[in-house]
Amino acid sequence: MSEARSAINSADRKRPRSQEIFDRAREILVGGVDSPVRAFGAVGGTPIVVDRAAGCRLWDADGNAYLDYVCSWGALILGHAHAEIVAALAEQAARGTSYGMTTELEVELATMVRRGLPSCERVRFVCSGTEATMSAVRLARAATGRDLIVKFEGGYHGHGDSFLSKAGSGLATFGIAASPGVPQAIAALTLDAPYNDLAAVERIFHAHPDGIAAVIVEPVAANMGVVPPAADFLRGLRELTRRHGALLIFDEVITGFRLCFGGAQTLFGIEPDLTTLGKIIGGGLPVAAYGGSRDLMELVAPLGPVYQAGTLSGNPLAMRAGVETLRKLAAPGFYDALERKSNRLADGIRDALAQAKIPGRVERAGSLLTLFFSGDPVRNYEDAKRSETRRFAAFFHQMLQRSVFLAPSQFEALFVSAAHEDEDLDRTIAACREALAAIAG
Ligand code: KE4
Repeated sequence: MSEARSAINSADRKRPRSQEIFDRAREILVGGVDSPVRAFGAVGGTPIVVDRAAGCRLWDADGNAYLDYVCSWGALILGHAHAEIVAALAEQAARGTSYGMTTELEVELATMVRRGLPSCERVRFVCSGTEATMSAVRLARAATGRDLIVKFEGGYHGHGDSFLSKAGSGLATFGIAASPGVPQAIAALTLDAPYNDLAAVERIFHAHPDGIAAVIVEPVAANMGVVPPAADFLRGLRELTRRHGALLIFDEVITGFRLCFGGAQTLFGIEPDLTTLGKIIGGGLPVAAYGGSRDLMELVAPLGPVYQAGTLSGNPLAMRAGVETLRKLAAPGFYDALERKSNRLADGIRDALAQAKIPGRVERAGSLLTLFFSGDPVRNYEDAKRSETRRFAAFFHQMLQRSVFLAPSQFEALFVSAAHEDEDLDRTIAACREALAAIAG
């Protein structure tokens, strides 16, 4: 029996209530989940059913505790159920959760966003990263009068029709090249280039002079696993888009306020025309945003003709979670502490790989990291796909068996939060050593 199968069987035996709940979930939720990557499709076994979370831990329906490195896919940089955030939300909820009209909290959160990302002179809050990227692309098409969009293979920008060609995250996990239901006429408006390949982007611009509305990029790729930008890649995209009259959209749904108080644009010193944000700015509640220069953003209704709207956009409960979260991220030393912890974990995993003599590498950008089971450099999606995903599945279950919950896909990131203490990181490294030893050979 394979290591993965034996680990799955022994783990499932420990989670009878998760199994029972998931069996019922499958009877009413498609695949038992509300987002495909949660179904454990790439790693096998029955997904854990979470009962509660606090700090860097999750507890499943059977009372088993796990060190959590998914952190709601990056949203919970402070960790789960932070006492002050919970208290603020209780107080806010008592004042009503959504009014459908402007509140001062939206002004406060937008001001904090602009402080971190000065390129966002104007901000529009929405409820999901998909809404943010769809709206940013619509705005770019309106602003330029052009239709074509360039994205990168393995990049993921949510499930909007324009983004589902050769995408990362859940599509990569399930090996879906694109998605049925997206009309060919729409899919044809999106052109894909390999990540980190400036020459390929240049060829696309030359093939479509004056046709490209925007290039949308994850400034640090995290949906093919974590792949940092090559030197001058982002600067090259900035120059190319300027030269050809196209907009540059930084999709910072993951990197925004993850790598520093601001975005990758702050770290790399590249100013995009539009930015999309999500996850962290909602502190675990549904908040996302898009922003850019005043001239660009004032093309959006009600000031301009580009329509976009949302019932729960900017609702005060979610805004309060975002405000309280960003207040804590602004504290001196917050990111230095996170960097130290992330470096400790990455070095520990690298040592464990070397000790197990297993081909693998850890790619890291701040508190975002991925362990690729590949002996070769990972610079783009083709490289990432050469990783040994079966070995990843076995590793995933060995870690789960040792109470460490990683994203159930080679093509996702591991997120370190402020709630992970050194002892948690060292426990994770020890579990990693044992798990790698169990799958070696
Ligand atoms: P949402 O619509 O899921 O809020 O955001 C879409 C999105 C946009 N841009 C980037 C860079 C993203 O990473 C995402 C969503 N990330 C995935 C995890 N890689 C969400 C997890 C899931 O699909 O369940």
